[in-house]
This record gives sequence, C-alpha cells and structure tokens, in this order.
Amino acid sequence: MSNRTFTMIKPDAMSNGHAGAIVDQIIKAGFRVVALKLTSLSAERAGEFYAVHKERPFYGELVDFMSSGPIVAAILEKDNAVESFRKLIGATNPAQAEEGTIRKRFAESIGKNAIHGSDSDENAKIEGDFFFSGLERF
Ligand code: 3AN
Repeated sequence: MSNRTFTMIKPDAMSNGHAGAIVDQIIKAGFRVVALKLTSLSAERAGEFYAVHKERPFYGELVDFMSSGPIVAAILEKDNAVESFRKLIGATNPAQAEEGTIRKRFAESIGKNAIHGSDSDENAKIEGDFFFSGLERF
C-alpha cells in the first residue's frame, strides 16, 4: 500500500467546466496535492499512456478522446491513496457509479468518464513519472 496516486481530469470534464468542482471534491476528501498541471496529450502520447489497452476495441476512440483537448494531471497523497481514490471516482461506467462519486456527478458516458485514477501502486508511479519531473512535486 502506497500513499500516492495519479489522476487526470479528462477533456469532457474540462470542456463542461467541472475542473474546479472536481479538484474541490478531491481536496475535501482529504487528498493532498503533490503535483498539478494544465496540459494536453498528443495522440502519440495518449497512445503511449493507454498502451495496456491497445488490443481493446475502444482503444482508438480512447486515444482520440484523450488527445481532443486540455486535461489536468495531478499526483495526490493520502493513506491508501489508490484504493481510496478509486472509491471517490466511482465505477468506470457512470451509470453504475455510486451516488456522490465524481463520475456519477460529472461523467457523460463510459468513454467520456470525466476522470482517471491509477489502478495500482505500480501504475500510480509510472503514470506520475509520465507527466511530472521531480522539480514539479511538492
Ligand atoms: P478505469 O478508468 O475505471 O480504470 P479502464 O482502465 O477499464 O477503466 O479503462 C480505461 C479507460 O478506457 C476508461 N476510463 C474509459 O475512458 C475507457 N473505456 C473503458 N471501457 C470502455 C468502453 N467500453 N467504451 C469506451 N471507452 C471505454
């Protein structure tokens, strides 16, 4: 169990104006912001980030969507961060997400689902390193 996870606020939530409310909910849930930036992914970088899903039927759609506009990337800290954050964001499909979760409140669909949360300590480290240098962490 590690105390850090990685998140992205996805292009749908950004263009729908939910970034501020989402960051507010994350901080109120007790996460400390270690690193945070407004950025974007090229199709090539999005493909690299989601390489584990390469064989899935939705891979092309996912890469197109994730490179369609700005995102907010962040590293977050809390005890049991990965699991606790997955609980806060809710199920991948917002229709199945629990009431009050970030995806239930802000996501449009299973593809445009507002937010990413790392699924393991190992991936949290890989994904945080994908976006942030040591100098960008506090
Ligand atoms: P999670 O983000 O909850 O860990 P994963 O890892 O299964 O979910 O999927 C990664 C991302 O791929 C999801 N956040 C979502 O944007 C997209 N995705 C997953 N399943 C589908 C699907 N059936 N159709 C379209 N996009 C999907």
